[in-house]
Amino acid sequence: MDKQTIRDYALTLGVDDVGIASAADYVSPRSPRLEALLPGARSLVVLAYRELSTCESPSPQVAMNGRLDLMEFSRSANYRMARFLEREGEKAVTVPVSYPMEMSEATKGAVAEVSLRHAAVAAGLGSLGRHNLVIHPTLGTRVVFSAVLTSLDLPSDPPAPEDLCIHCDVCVDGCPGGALAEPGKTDLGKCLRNSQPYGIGGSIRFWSRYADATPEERKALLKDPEYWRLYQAAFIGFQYFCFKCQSSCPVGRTPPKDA
Ligand code: B12
Ligand code: SF4
Ligand code: SF4
Repeated sequence: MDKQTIRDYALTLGVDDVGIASAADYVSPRSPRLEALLPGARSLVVLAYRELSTCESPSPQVAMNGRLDLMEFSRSANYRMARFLEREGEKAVTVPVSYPMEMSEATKGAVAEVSLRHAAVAAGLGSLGRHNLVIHPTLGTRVVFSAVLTSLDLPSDPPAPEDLCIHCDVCVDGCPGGALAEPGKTDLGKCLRNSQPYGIGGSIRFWSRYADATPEERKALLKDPEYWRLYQAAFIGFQYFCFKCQSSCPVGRTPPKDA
């Protein structure tokens, strides 16, 4: 099967862009080897999805829901792409937008099986900006990726322009956690406290307090909205409370209709 057939099929799924990376061009030092995920892996089909204006909403519920919609849609697109490749006799495995991830001391729950930023850059879908995110030539930073890892042997797409970032530092100055102060590094703890306050860190903090509390204090803790937010996050799967570096980057913002 050739690249054009894959590209045409991907676009029928409603994704915004698609790129292909040869496994040889995917170099992510902290991630597992692709061969360890799929013996005989030869390429990655990377799918790109534009984030809706939900990521700009002052309501965290609206913003989060936009991401949940996108993730649900991406699951279906990924799965259908993998089935398409397997029907053609190839092996294919799906790479999700974020979770599940290995929860271990070694990864600290922050290293995915496949690094989608490295995959997207290798697939010609963009280049890294000052915010350590991939900027797509037309979608800008408001883009999220999923991928299908396959045994199909394909060459990488041509690289995107090397520097799409205009070095305005809007992302650095606007980060509420100060997580982008050091170029080339996102401070995991500082970002997490803002972007996932009801993730594992929040959960450990709450349950540690609970463990030390008296029976009366425990009753009060379970009536505290902090517990309700943790409860909601747990059954939704996770919750993102910050999209600032994505939504504030001026590159690729949808122009007003009359522009
Ligand atoms: C864990 C994780 C996080 C952790 C970061 C941990 C980390 N160091 O990577 C935390 C919780 C902080 C985080 C935050 C966010 N994340 Co996040 N995250 C992931 C996830 C699930 C795994 C990343 C991973 O494996 N990291 C481990 C290794 C690869 O990281 P690393 O080597 O330390 O990376 C460093 C350098 O190598 C360099 N780097 C990274 N990629 C590349 C690529 C090239 C070519 C080069 C040269 C360098 C380079 O930047 C990093 C500096 O800290 C990915 C999804 C995925 N499967 O990839 C999404 C992902 C990276 N997150 C994403 C997003 C959007 C966010 C947030 C905006 C939160 C939100 N609302 O969604 C913030 C943005 C923070 C920021 N500005 O950096 C998107 C980025 C999309 C894009 N356009 O680039 C991804 C790809 C999810 C997706 N499916 O699209 N995330
Ligand atoms: S998601 Fe928010 S806290 Fe994390 S780096 Fe981006 S702006 Fe900063
Ligand atoms: S906000 Fe400015 S500095 Fe940050 S990534 Fe976008 S263009 Fe680059």
